[in-house]
Amino acid sequence: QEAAQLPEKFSAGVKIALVRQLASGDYFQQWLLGAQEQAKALNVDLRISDARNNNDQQATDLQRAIDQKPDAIIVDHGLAATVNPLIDKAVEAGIPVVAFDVETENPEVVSIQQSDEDAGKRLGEELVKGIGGSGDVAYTYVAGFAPLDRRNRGWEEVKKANSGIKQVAKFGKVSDSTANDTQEQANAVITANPDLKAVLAPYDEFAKGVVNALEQANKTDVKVYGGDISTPDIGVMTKEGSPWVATIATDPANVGRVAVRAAALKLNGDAIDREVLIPQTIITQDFLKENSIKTLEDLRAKLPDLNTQDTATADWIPKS
Ligand code: SR1
Repeated sequence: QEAAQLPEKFSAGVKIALVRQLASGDYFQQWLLGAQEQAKALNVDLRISDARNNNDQQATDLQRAIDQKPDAIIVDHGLAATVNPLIDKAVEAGIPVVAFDVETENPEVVSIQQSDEDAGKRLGEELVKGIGGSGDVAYTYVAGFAPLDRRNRGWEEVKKANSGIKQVAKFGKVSDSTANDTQEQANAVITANPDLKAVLAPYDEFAKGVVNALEQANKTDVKVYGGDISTPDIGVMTKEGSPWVATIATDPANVGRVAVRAAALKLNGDAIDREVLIPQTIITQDFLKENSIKTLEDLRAKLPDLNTQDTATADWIPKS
C-alpha cells in the first residue's frame, strides 16, 4: 500500500542502521523480513549488521554505525553492559535511537518489547493449569538477554504463587545453533528427572531443542510450553504426538515493522512513547489443529490482531 505522502526527507531517502546481536533462527529471520518490508515502503536504506552473539562484535558494529552518522539507529537485542554506553553516545551525537529487547534507561531512546514479563507469567500459568497445579518442571533460561530476564520475572511470580510446582532444573544455551545446543543439555536433564511433567521453554529455539530431546527419549508425555511462533514451529507443534502443547507469541514480522516505524517517527520528529509494548498471544496446539493452521500466513489470517498496525504509526506511514 502506498503512503499518503512521505515527508520530504524520506522522499530523498534515509539511512537507518540496524545493529543486531543475533540473527539466526526463525524468529530473527521473520523479524528482519518485516523490518525490510516496512523500510522499503518508507524509502529507507536499512543497513544491517549481525554480531552472531559476539558482544564485542556488536559493540564494534554499533560504534561503526555511530561513526557513519545514519538518520537513526535500531539496536536489536544486546547485553545492557555492552550496548548502553554506545546507545548513550549515539544519543549525545544527536542520532535517534530505537532499542528492541534491550534494557536501557536513556529517556531519549524508544524502547520496544513484547510485554515479556506478562508473557512469562501467562505462559507459566498455562503450564500450571496444564499439569494440574503441581509437579516437577524444568526451565530453560539464560540470563542477560532482556526478553528472557523479563519472562523470568513473570515465571518467578507464578512459582511463588504455586507451591506445588517444583523447578528441578534450569538450563539452555543461546548460540548460533541454540536449538541443538539446548537439546544436548535437555538430554541430560530428562535422564536425571524421570518424574518431569513439563518444561517451560519461553523461546522457540529452546522449545525445539527440548522437543527433539523428549522425542529421542520417548518422553513425549512431558508437556512443553514454548515461546514464539513460525511456520516451522507450527509444524513441530502440530506433528502427531508433539509434546509442545502451547506457545506464547507475537508475529515477529510485525515487531520488525514496528521497530522501523518507531525509528521513522523518531527521526522525523513525530511524537512517540518512550516505551512501546507489543502484546503476546497464547497459541495452543489444539487451536492450531482445530483451525487447520499450517503456516504463519494461516495464523495471521485467523488472528489478525497479531498485526499491531496502529502501534507506532502516523498518517504518512504506509500500513503493511
Ligand atoms: C535470546 S532472546 C530470544 C527472544 O528474543 C525475542 O524477544 C524473541 O521473542 C525470542 O524469544
